[in-house]
Amino acid sequence: DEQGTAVLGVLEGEEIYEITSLHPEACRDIVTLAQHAKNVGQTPSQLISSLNYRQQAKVYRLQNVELLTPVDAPEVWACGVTYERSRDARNIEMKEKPEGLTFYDKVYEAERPEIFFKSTSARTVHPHQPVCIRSDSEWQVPEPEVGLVINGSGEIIGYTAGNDMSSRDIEGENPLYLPQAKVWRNSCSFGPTIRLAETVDNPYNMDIVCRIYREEKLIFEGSANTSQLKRKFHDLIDYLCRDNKVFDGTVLLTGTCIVPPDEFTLQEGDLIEIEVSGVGTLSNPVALATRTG
Ligand code: DO4
Ligand code: MG
Repeated sequence: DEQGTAVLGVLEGEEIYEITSLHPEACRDIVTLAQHAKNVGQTPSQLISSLNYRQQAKVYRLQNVELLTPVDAPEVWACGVTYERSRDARNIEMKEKPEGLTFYDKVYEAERPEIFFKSTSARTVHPHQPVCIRSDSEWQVPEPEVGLVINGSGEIIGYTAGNDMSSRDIEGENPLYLPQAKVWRNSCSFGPTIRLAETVDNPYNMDIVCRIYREEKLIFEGSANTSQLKRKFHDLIDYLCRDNKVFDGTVLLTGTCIVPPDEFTLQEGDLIEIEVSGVGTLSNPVALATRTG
């Protein structure tokens, strides 16, 4: 808002209705809103409708506001090898291939999914802020993923668009390097919007599109659909929450199905766009981690 405070808004077309000031206690953030709705026996969208926001709320034009990450996620976790395309890409990037099945082949089929710690609030950048590439990797890509915004009980509040920035050569050298292939300064972004879970009829029919621009020219475009997921969102959450402390507003990225051609690597100045149908479009420029504080 004009005071520089982050507020919640409802996005409809090109307009945003600011709802925090209509009910500051319930609409401080999306997790509070979902909890408040539950306490009064409503869904979040019913609570929002009851605010009569179309008549009451201050309206902003989308082009005039800066959209932040839609929830201040204390932790971001991510799933791996949940799509066939990801399994195949991992097998290609492995430096030393064993005889027979790789651990990527095995985890794709296993009951237990691959889940790893991806980011903290301080390493996650807002939409339109630069995501970083690291200085000790020659092969880096964005990973466009559907993100689940969950509460501490593992309930899905909504869906968002996410980017699991990854270093393919560091992971390919040795899988024990996974944390370094996944976690560094500004290596994660998600948002700018959350689609409330109860408004999605079929979460296994979302299109995901990734576009990468270099000097304003489209140099890569790929698409996928959540129908290609090997697993169900609730099973992934179940494993994340098992014997774990999970915080309200955690984001769980659900894996990538879009991998640029093997000769592609991100460069400083590229622009990444990740669109999830019915959810929103996340856009971030690319910067060098060494030049970013
Ligand atoms: O095994 C590495 C991680 C794979 C991943 O991040 C993905 O499939 O999205
Ligand atoms: Mg990923």
